[in-house]
Amino acid sequence: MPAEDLKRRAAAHALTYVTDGMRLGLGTGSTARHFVDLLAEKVHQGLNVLGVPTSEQTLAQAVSLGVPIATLDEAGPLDLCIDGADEVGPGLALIKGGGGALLREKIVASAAREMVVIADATKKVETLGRFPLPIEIVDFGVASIQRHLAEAVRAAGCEGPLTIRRDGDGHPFVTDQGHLIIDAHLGRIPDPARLARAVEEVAGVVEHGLFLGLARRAVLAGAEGITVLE
Ligand code: ABF
Repeated sequence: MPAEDLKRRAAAHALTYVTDGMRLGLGTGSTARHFVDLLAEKVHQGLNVLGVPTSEQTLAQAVSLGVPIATLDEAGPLDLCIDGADEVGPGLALIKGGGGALLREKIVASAAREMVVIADATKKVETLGRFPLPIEIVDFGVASIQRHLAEAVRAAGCEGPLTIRRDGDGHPFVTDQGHLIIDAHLGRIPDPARLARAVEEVAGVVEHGLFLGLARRAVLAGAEGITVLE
Protein backbone atom coordinates (compact mmCIF):
# COMPACT_ATOMS: atom_id res chain seq x y z
CA MET A 1 0.00 0.00 0.00
CA PRO A 2 1.40 3.45 -0.86
CA ALA A 3 2.93 5.32 2.09
CA GLU A 4 0.48 8.21 1.67
CA ASP A 5 -2.45 5.84 2.17
CA LEU A 6 -0.89 4.49 5.35
CA LYS A 7 -0.29 8.00 6.69
CA ARG A 8 -3.89 8.92 5.96
CA ARG A 9 -5.12 5.78 7.75
CA ALA A 10 -3.09 6.66 10.84
CA ALA A 11 -4.48 10.20 10.67
CA ALA A 12 -8.04 8.90 10.31
CA HIS A 13 -7.59 6.68 13.36
CA ALA A 14 -6.31 9.61 15.42
CA LEU A 15 -9.42 11.54 14.47
CA THR A 16 -11.42 9.04 16.55
CA TYR A 17 -9.75 10.51 19.66
CA VAL A 18 -11.10 13.97 18.89
CA THR A 19 -14.33 15.03 20.56
CA ASP A 20 -16.44 18.15 20.35
CA GLY A 21 -15.04 21.23 22.05
CA MET A 22 -11.41 20.04 22.11
CA ARG A 23 -8.45 22.37 21.80
CA LEU A 24 -5.98 20.61 19.55
CA GLY A 25 -2.30 20.93 18.74
CA LEU A 26 -1.93 20.50 14.99
CA GLY A 27 1.35 18.93 13.94
CA THR A 28 3.53 19.46 10.91
CA GLY A 29 4.63 17.18 8.08
CA SER A 30 2.89 15.03 5.52
CA THR A 31 1.11 12.76 8.04
CA ALA A 32 -0.13 15.66 10.13
CA ARG A 33 -1.25 17.26 6.89
CA HIS A 34 -3.61 14.34 6.29
CA PHE A 35 -4.94 14.78 9.82
CA VAL A 36 -5.72 18.46 9.24
CA ASP A 37 -7.42 17.60 5.93
CA LEU A 38 -9.65 15.03 7.67
CA LEU A 39 -10.27 17.34 10.63
CA ALA A 40 -11.43 20.05 8.24
CA GLU A 41 -14.02 17.67 6.80
CA LYS A 42 -15.38 17.07 10.32
CA VAL A 43 -15.39 20.79 11.05
CA HIS A 44 -17.53 21.34 7.96
CA GLN A 45 -19.89 18.64 9.27
CA GLY A 46 -20.27 20.62 12.52
CA LEU A 47 -17.41 19.49 14.81
CA ASN A 48 -16.40 22.32 17.11
CA VAL A 49 -12.63 22.41 17.76
CA LEU A 50 -9.90 24.98 18.11
CA GLY A 51 -6.51 24.22 16.53
CA VAL A 52 -3.07 25.49 17.48
CA PRO A 53 -0.73 24.99 14.51
CA THR A 54 2.90 23.99 15.08
CA SER A 55 4.24 25.72 11.98
CA GLU A 56 3.52 28.44 9.45
CA GLN A 57 2.88 25.62 6.97
CA THR A 58 0.16 24.04 9.11
CA LEU A 59 -1.25 27.47 9.93
CA ALA A 60 -1.67 28.18 6.21
CA GLN A 61 -3.30 24.80 5.62
CA ALA A 62 -5.72 25.17 8.55
CA VAL A 63 -6.71 28.66 7.50
CA SER A 64 -7.21 27.63 3.88
CA LEU A 65 -9.47 24.74 4.96
CA GLY A 66 -11.48 26.77 7.44
CA VAL A 67 -10.29 25.02 10.62
CA PRO A 68 -10.68 27.48 13.52
CA ILE A 69 -7.24 28.34 14.87
CA ALA A 70 -5.68 30.28 17.71
CA THR A 71 -2.23 30.94 19.07
CA LEU A 72 -1.12 28.79 21.98
CA ASP A 73 -1.46 31.73 24.34
CA GLU A 74 -4.99 32.38 23.16
CA ALA A 75 -5.98 28.73 23.43
CA GLY A 76 -4.38 27.94 26.80
CA PRO A 77 -3.82 24.30 27.81
CA LEU A 78 -4.65 21.85 25.04
CA ASP A 79 -6.62 18.62 25.24
CA LEU A 80 -4.73 16.75 22.57
CA CYS A 81 -1.81 17.22 20.20
CA ILE A 82 -1.62 15.12 17.04
CA ASP A 83 1.69 15.11 15.22
CA GLY A 84 3.94 12.97 13.05
CA ALA A 85 7.44 11.75 13.84
CA ASP A 86 10.59 10.72 12.05
CA GLU A 87 11.28 7.77 14.34
CA VAL A 88 9.28 6.07 17.10
CA GLY A 89 11.53 4.15 19.47
CA PRO A 90 11.07 2.08 22.64
CA GLY A 91 8.98 3.79 25.31
CA LEU A 92 7.52 6.09 22.65
CA ALA A 93 10.78 8.04 22.53
CA LEU A 94 10.70 10.05 19.32
CA ILE A 95 12.94 11.79 16.87
CA LYS A 96 11.13 14.74 15.36
CA GLY A 97 12.16 17.81 13.44
CA GLY A 98 12.90 16.48 9.99
CA GLY A 99 10.51 19.15 8.79
CA GLY A 100 12.26 21.82 10.85
CA ALA A 101 9.34 22.60 13.15
CA LEU A 102 10.63 20.84 16.28
CA LEU A 103 10.65 23.87 18.57
CA ARG A 104 7.01 24.82 18.13
CA GLU A 105 6.11 21.14 17.99
CA LYS A 106 7.69 20.51 21.38
CA ILE A 107 6.12 23.59 22.95
CA VAL A 108 2.68 22.67 21.65
CA ALA A 109 3.04 18.98 22.62
CA SER A 110 4.14 20.03 26.11
CA ALA A 111 1.03 22.20 26.42
CA ALA A 112 -1.26 19.27 25.67
CA ARG A 113 -2.75 16.83 28.15
CA GLU A 114 -2.00 14.10 25.63
CA MET A 115 0.19 13.77 22.56
CA VAL A 116 -0.67 11.20 19.93
CA VAL A 117 1.87 10.38 17.25
CA ILE A 118 0.67 9.31 13.84
CA ALA A 119 2.94 7.58 11.36
CA ASP A 120 3.30 4.76 8.92
CA ALA A 121 4.70 1.67 10.59
CA THR A 122 8.14 2.03 8.98
CA LYS A 123 8.87 4.82 11.49
CA LYS A 124 9.02 2.31 14.36
CA VAL A 125 12.62 1.42 15.28
CA GLU A 126 14.37 -0.63 17.95
CA THR A 127 17.03 2.03 18.47
CA LEU A 128 16.68 5.71 17.63
CA GLY A 129 19.28 7.44 15.51
CA ARG A 130 19.19 6.20 11.95
CA PHE A 131 17.27 9.38 11.18
CA PRO A 132 19.56 12.37 11.77
CA LEU A 133 18.74 14.14 15.03
CA PRO A 134 17.78 17.78 14.38
CA ILE A 135 19.21 20.30 16.84
CA GLU A 136 17.92 23.88 16.63
CA ILE A 137 20.56 26.50 17.44
CA VAL A 138 20.83 30.29 17.46
CA ASP A 139 22.47 32.03 14.53
CA PHE A 140 25.54 33.22 16.46
CA GLY A 141 28.87 31.50 16.95
CA VAL A 142 27.70 28.60 14.87
CA ALA A 143 31.12 26.95 14.43
CA SER A 144 31.73 27.15 18.17
CA ILE A 145 28.31 25.67 18.94
CA GLN A 146 29.00 22.91 16.44
CA ARG A 147 32.32 22.04 18.13
CA HIS A 148 30.76 21.92 21.57
CA LEU A 149 27.90 19.82 20.27
CA ALA A 150 30.37 17.33 18.79
CA GLU A 151 31.99 16.98 22.23
CA ALA A 152 28.61 16.62 23.95
CA VAL A 153 27.50 13.96 21.51
CA ARG A 154 30.70 11.97 22.03
CA ALA A 155 30.37 12.27 25.81
CA ALA A 156 26.89 10.76 25.48
CA GLY A 157 28.30 7.71 23.71
CA CYS A 158 27.34 8.72 20.16
CA GLU A 159 29.33 9.73 17.14
CA GLY A 160 28.85 10.95 13.60
CA PRO A 161 28.96 14.10 11.50
CA LEU A 162 27.02 17.19 12.50
CA THR A 163 25.90 19.17 9.47
CA ILE A 164 24.16 22.49 9.11
CA ARG A 165 20.86 21.97 7.32
CA ARG A 166 20.52 23.78 4.01
CA ASP A 167 17.51 24.66 1.92
CA GLY A 168 17.04 23.82 -1.75
CA ASP A 169 19.11 26.85 -2.77
CA GLY A 170 22.05 25.82 -0.61
CA HIS A 171 21.40 28.54 1.97
CA PRO A 172 21.21 27.66 5.65
CA PHE A 173 17.69 26.48 6.47
CA VAL A 174 15.98 28.98 8.78
CA THR A 175 13.23 27.79 11.13
CA ASP A 176 9.92 29.54 11.78
CA GLN A 177 11.57 31.02 14.89
CA GLY A 178 14.54 32.34 12.90
CA HIS A 179 17.07 29.74 14.07
CA LEU A 180 19.34 27.26 12.28
CA ILE A 181 19.33 23.48 12.43
CA ILE A 182 22.24 21.12 12.87
CA ASP A 183 21.49 17.54 11.86
CA ALA A 184 23.41 14.99 13.92
CA HIS A 185 24.01 11.86 11.83
CA LEU A 186 24.57 9.42 14.67
CA GLY A 187 23.35 6.09 13.32
CA ARG A 188 22.37 4.89 16.79
CA ILE A 189 21.49 6.62 20.00
CA PRO A 190 22.02 4.03 22.73
CA ASP A 191 20.81 6.30 25.56
CA PRO A 192 18.45 9.04 24.30
CA ALA A 193 17.97 10.63 27.75
CA ARG A 194 21.72 10.94 28.23
CA LEU A 195 22.14 12.48 24.79
CA ALA A 196 19.26 14.89 25.41
CA ARG A 197 20.86 16.11 28.66
CA ALA A 198 24.26 16.53 27.03
CA VAL A 199 22.88 18.50 24.07
CA GLU A 200 20.77 20.73 26.31
CA GLU A 201 23.91 21.80 28.19
CA VAL A 202 25.52 23.34 25.10
CA ALA A 203 25.13 27.12 25.03
CA GLY A 204 23.36 28.22 21.89
CA VAL A 205 21.13 25.15 21.64
CA VAL A 206 17.49 26.18 21.55
CA GLU A 207 15.89 22.73 21.30
CA HIS A 208 16.49 19.26 19.96
CA GLY A 209 14.34 16.69 18.25
CA LEU A 210 14.38 14.05 20.98
CA PHE A 211 10.83 13.95 22.37
CA LEU A 212 11.10 11.85 25.50
CA GLY A 213 8.16 11.16 27.78
CA LEU A 214 5.86 13.34 25.70
CA ALA A 215 3.91 10.94 23.52
CA ARG A 216 1.11 9.01 25.19
CA ARG A 217 0.21 6.92 22.15
CA ALA A 218 1.54 6.15 18.71
CA VAL A 219 -0.86 5.20 15.95
CA LEU A 220 1.11 3.24 13.36
CA ALA A 221 -0.43 2.21 10.06
CA GLY A 222 1.02 -0.80 8.26
CA ALA A 223 -0.09 -3.19 5.54
CA GLU A 224 -1.69 -5.38 8.21
CA GLY A 225 -3.69 -2.52 9.72
CA ILE A 226 -3.46 -0.08 12.60
CA THR A 227 -1.31 -0.71 15.68
CA VAL A 228 -1.64 1.56 18.68
CA LEU A 229 1.38 1.66 21.00
CA GLU A 230 0.79 3.05 24.50
C1 ABF B 1 6.82 16.52 11.82
O1 ABF B 1 6.89 16.06 10.52
C2 ABF B 1 8.17 16.41 12.27
O2 ABF B 1 8.53 16.49 13.57
C3 ABF B 1 8.71 15.21 11.62
O3 ABF B 1 9.98 15.60 11.34
C4 ABF B 1 7.92 15.13 10.39
C5 ABF B 1 7.35 13.82 10.00
O4 ABF B 1 6.96 14.01 8.70
P1 ABF B 1 6.13 13.06 7.84
O5 ABF B 1 4.81 12.90 8.51
O6 ABF B 1 6.06 13.81 6.56
O7 ABF B 1 6.91 11.80 7.74
O8 ABF B 1 5.93 15.78 12.55
